[in-house]
Amino acid sequence: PAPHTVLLTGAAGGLGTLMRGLLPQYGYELRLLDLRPIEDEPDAVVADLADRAALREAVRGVDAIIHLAGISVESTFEKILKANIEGTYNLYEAAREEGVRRIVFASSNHAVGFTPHPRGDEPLIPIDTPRRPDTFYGLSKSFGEDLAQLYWDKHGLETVSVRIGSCFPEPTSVRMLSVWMSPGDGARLFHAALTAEHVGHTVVHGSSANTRLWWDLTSARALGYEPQDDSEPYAERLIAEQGELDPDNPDHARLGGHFVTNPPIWPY
Ligand code: NAI
Ligand code: 15L
Repeated sequence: PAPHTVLLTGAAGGLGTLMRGLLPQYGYELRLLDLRPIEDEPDAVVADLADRAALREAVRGVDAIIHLAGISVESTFEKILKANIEGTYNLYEAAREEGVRRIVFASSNHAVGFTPHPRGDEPLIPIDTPRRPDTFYGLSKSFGEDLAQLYWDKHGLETVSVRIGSCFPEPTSVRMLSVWMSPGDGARLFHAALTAEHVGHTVVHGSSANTRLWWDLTSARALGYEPQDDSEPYAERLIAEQGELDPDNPDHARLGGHFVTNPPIWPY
């Protein structure tokens, strides 16, 4: 049966807020969890991914989990270790203990961020491209994907790892024209990841069908995902404001963009 009750971790964040708005139309009943309380959501679970007992209670009875919580940019190794590596392990353990069948894991383009992006008519980045994390943050996403594989092989807990490009209401940089995932397509992809049959551990790229796409969406489409959006209408304005990507600029040459050289830092 298709999942009905879904735990959304990281529900107070940018992507969590977008998905709280969009996923209920697919019929899901969302249970929310975040470190931070959410205005107008008194039933949301306020808990740290370090709190194993709270996680176990939060996952009890849900059909699936969308795991967005964690540090979403670069930080110290110690903070990334606690929130993203141990935190994701704690959530998988809670899911295993409570018999949850499937997790959709918010991986990131930064797990493979050092990969040069295609230029001209070079081939798209395939989904089995070697991991090349661009940060400790990207390294934690690489860990999450391996953790997901282990829990599938060893415990039969399924995961779709979504290497999300940039999911924001609009693309705000020339790079994002190539990796943008519209919020509507994000919801379509999460819905496909929750409902496709027999996913085992499947890794997919998460973006819209952008004209300037850098990566291959075949494994995402195989889940039933049909992207509806394209960043191209934003291209003319963004290129006029920022210029074309300069292949000799190290900030521009790789999939991870400026995370490779000068990543944004988590504020707390
Ligand atoms: P965000 O930083 O806005 O949200 C993350 C949320 O996780 C925050 O509300 C924060 O309070 C919560 N959180 C952090 N540490 C926690 C902990 N120890 N316990 C419980 N909650 C904790 O990030 P955003 O943009 O919403 O991203 C969500 C997820 O998707 C993240 O895992 C991020 O790495 C991933 N992602 C997002 C992309 C995007 O374009 N927005 C791109 C690639 C990956
Ligand atoms: C990510 O992984 C970050 O969580 C998000 O904040 C964006 O920076 C995104 O990647 C990106 O690459 O644009």
